[in-house]
This record gives sequence, C-alpha cells and structure tokens, in this order.
Amino acid sequence: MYTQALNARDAVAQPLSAEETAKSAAFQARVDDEQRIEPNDWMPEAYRRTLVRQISQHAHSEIVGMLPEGNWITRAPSLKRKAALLAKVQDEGGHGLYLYAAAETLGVSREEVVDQLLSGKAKYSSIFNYPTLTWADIGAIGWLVDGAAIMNQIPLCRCSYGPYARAMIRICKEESFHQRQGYEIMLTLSAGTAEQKALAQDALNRWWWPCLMMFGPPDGESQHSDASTRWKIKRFSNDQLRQKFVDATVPQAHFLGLTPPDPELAFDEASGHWRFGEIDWEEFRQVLAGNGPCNRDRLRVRRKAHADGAWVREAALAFAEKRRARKADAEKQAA
Ligand code: FAQ
Repeated sequence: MYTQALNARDAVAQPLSAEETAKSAAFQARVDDEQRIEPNDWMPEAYRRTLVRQISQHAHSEIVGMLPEGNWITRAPSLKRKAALLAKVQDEGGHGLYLYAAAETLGVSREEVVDQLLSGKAKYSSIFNYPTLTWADIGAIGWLVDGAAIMNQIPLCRCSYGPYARAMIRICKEESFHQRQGYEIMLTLSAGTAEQKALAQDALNRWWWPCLMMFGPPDGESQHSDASTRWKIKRFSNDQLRQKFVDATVPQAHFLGLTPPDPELAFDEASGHWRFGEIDWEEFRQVLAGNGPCNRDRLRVRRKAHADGAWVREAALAFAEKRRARKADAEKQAA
C-alpha cells in the first residue's frame, strides 16, 4: 500500500528512544546525501507533520485559487480567452488533486484535510483572499500570482519527499504556461487603448504587494524555515525567493510600460538587485486571521461546493460497494 496510513504513529511529541535517535541520524544523512524519502521509509514524526501541513495547505490554495479567476469565465472578452481561462482553472483543480494525493501518502485522509479547510482551521495562500475586479486582474494573476508560485515551486521539485517533488514537476510546467498566458493578456492590454492600459496598471497596483506577501513572513519571523531547510523541503528562504521574484518581475513590468506601485523601488548596481519598500505585514496578518477582503466569501463558496457535491461522493461509494460485492460473488461461484 503506497501510504503510511496504517503505520503512522500518533502525533504526540515524545522523547526519542536510542533506536529512534539512530534512525533520525540515518534519515538526516540520507537527506544530506540528496536521497529521496519515499512514503514507507522511516521518517521523523515532525518531518511527516511539516509535510502534511505544507502539502495540504498548498492543495487548498490550488482549490481556493480557482475561485478568483473562475469569477471571470462567463465574462471573458472572447471565445479564445474563455477557452484558455477555463483550461487554466481546470489545471489548478488538477494541481489540488495531485497534492491531496501526495498528502495522503503521509497517512492523512482526504476527508480529514478537506475538513480542516472547510472548518477554517487550515490555511491557504493569502493571495486568494483578494477580489478580481476587472478583466485585467486575470492577466495580473497569471503574470504575477503564477509567476510567484513558480518562483517558490521550482525548488520544490527538488524537495526531499519524493511524492511532493514529483507532483511539483508537472505543476510547474503548467504554471509556467499560465504565467505566459497572463503576461500575454497584460501585453495586449498595455498595447491597447489608454483605458485598457489604465486597467492593466490598476491591476498591477492592486496585486503587487499581496504577491510579495505570498512568499511568507520575513525570514526572522518564519517559524518553520529552519527545520524545513535542514530537511531540504525548503531550498531557499522566504526573503530570498521574494527578492528573486522582484528581480525577475520589475523588468517585465517596465517592458509592458507599467510601474510597480512602490516609490522606493530602485536598482542597486552594487548587488545587482532591485531594492523595494517596506511590506505592510499588518495587512498580511489580517488576511491570515480571516479578515482579508474575500476570506469569508471564499470559505462560503467552498462549503457550498462541498455540500452540493455530497451526492457525487455518495454515488461513487455506492458504485464501489456494488462492484466489490459483485466481484466477491463471482469469486465465490468460481471457487
Ligand atoms: N498565505 O514559517 P513560515 C498557487 C503561514 S499555489 C497564508 O514561513 P513555511 C497556484 C505558514 O503556513 C500558492 N499563510 O511557513 C495558483 C505558517 O502557518 P502555519 C501556494 C502563509 O511553510 C496560482 C506561518 O505563516 N503555494 O499560487 C503564507 O515554512 C494561480 C509561518 O510561515 C504553496 O503553498 C501565505 N502566503 O513557508 C493557483 C507553496 N505564508 O502553517 C491558482 C508551498 C506563510 O504554521 C491561481 N508552500 N504562511 O499555521 C510553501 O512553500 C511554504 O509553505 C510557504 C511558507 C513559503 C508558503
């Protein structure tokens, strides 16, 4: 069975026995040697819990992340735009499903992690609590949100946990296509009428700072980074990835003829980096506490979708039970 569902221990922290200390050392040596950890390999309980937390929150982000763009499927400006947006939103749903499957290999059930989302206990990315007010937001999400997601996720393709790393390879390929379709929308708007260009600038103004927050709290306040770096789940810190994103994205904004909404943004010749202004971490804390512009609406919509889908889950279970009973009957008759 490709899971630890039957052999995962209770998550209560206990002092390590001599045997577990030896196992922990052997585990860390494998990680240091860049070997992949697979579902039935021994792993420290804290490593397993960290992965369940991160992978399930990542899965929830993909699923909740369908909502802001889903808002524009019926209002896309052309058939071509509608088809591309529909496919992108479906891709995000697929990413959520691979990631739930990767989390399940660590001994949690899909129901358990979905319940954590619906009860408001589990986090999902702060960025999906902002509204999509105009069509330009669809371009900005593809360009900036998928751009930030790729920056964070490419290193996850080398994460020490095999199922997560492998899921990320396909996800990153799809996200990079999403990023290009978003940038192409921004290119079209920026090269369009003055009104279209103003929409593009307004979308950049509203998405820029929340995108910088996507990378998580500053390194000094990141509670999980030390352990995740030691375990090679994280390869770069939150601040390093944020800086890489700014460095890659500012020239793209300038190519569009747009200006990121940060008067302190300046190129530092000595370091080769774009320096940026202070992030409003209070806004980030408020969004995480459930007080962002769309938090309540996002959870309301997800809860309704879950309730509306109950009959599908019941039908699938009934069908599986019928097949199991038929197979058992056939085996009995054959014996
Ligand atoms: N939003 O100690 P750290 C996408 C929480 S997918 C909400 O630094 P860590 C695709 C963090 O969970 C976007 N919460 O944590 C798409 C922790 O709280 P906890 C999602 C955040 O794990 C595109 C606490 O703060 N991507 O966009 C955020 O070491 C377009 C302390 O933080 C992933 O999930 C935040 N932004 O580093 C879909 C990537 N940041 O759990 C649709 C995988 C931090 O103790 C449309 N995840 N927190 O209660 C990661 O790489 C990491 O989990 C980080 C955070 C970097 C997000």
